[in-house]
Amino acid sequence: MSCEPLLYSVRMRASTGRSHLSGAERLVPADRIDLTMKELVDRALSKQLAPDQIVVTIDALGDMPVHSVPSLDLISLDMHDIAACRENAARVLEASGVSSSAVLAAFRALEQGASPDGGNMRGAMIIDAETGERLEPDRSRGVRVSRFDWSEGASERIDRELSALGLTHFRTKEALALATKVAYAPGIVAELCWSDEPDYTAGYVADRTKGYVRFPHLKHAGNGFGGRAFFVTHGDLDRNVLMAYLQETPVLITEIGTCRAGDGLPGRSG
Ligand code: PML
Repeated sequence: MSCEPLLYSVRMRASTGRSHLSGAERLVPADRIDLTMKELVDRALSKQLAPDQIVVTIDALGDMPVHSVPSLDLISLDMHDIAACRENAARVLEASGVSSSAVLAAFRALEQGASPDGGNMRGAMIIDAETGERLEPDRSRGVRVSRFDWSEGASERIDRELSALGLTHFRTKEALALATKVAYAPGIVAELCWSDEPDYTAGYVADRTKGYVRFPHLKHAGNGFGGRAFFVTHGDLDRNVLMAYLQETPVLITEIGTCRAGDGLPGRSG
């Protein structure tokens, strides 16, 4: 019999009209549900635009096995110009096995609004790493990654490591957790993300070997376009297995990877 506490998935989604405003994910034991709900609702209410609707969903994971993984190593690059950040992000993606045309397709979609209505998608795009073809079943919704979190110990340790690098925004910690779950997904080659929050210009490229490579400026301040692209293997992808993993498999980060600053790409000096 396991003596691990039962975990609950707590999800918050806030929207106004038909537009998604914010969302967050947690995996917590029963005695932290109350506090977690409050944190997430406060988060939804802290946006500039007041939400029309805040939905909090709580599901017991029951006897679903929880996968324990270490977080990706993180390198925070000191690059001040968007062109340099984009060029280097493309280089990291190509070194991970994404074709230059697939990189270009993802950049274009993220900068123009990847949804068919010209807005941001609620979830991520799935893109064939070789051809650049979009593979997500619903192009407005995309795929939402759910059921992932830091264990209590790992959460405290990563807070210290990220603070030491000046990375104190909740977005960095949450994006690192999400990118870690994604990097362990069956069929994933790499991920590209930049925020759709107008004044948050940072983004990253991630894969399991290079880790989370953070760029401070992947777009101009004031630009509200952004999102995520998951690049997947060409030809042999089982999309249902991938989607089930991303949306349903619980992943808890129990160990943390290394975190450092650099002025060059991983594998080069810096
Ligand atoms: C988001 O808005 O959730 C995406 C955040 C991407 C960059 C996070 C970071 O490293 O600061």
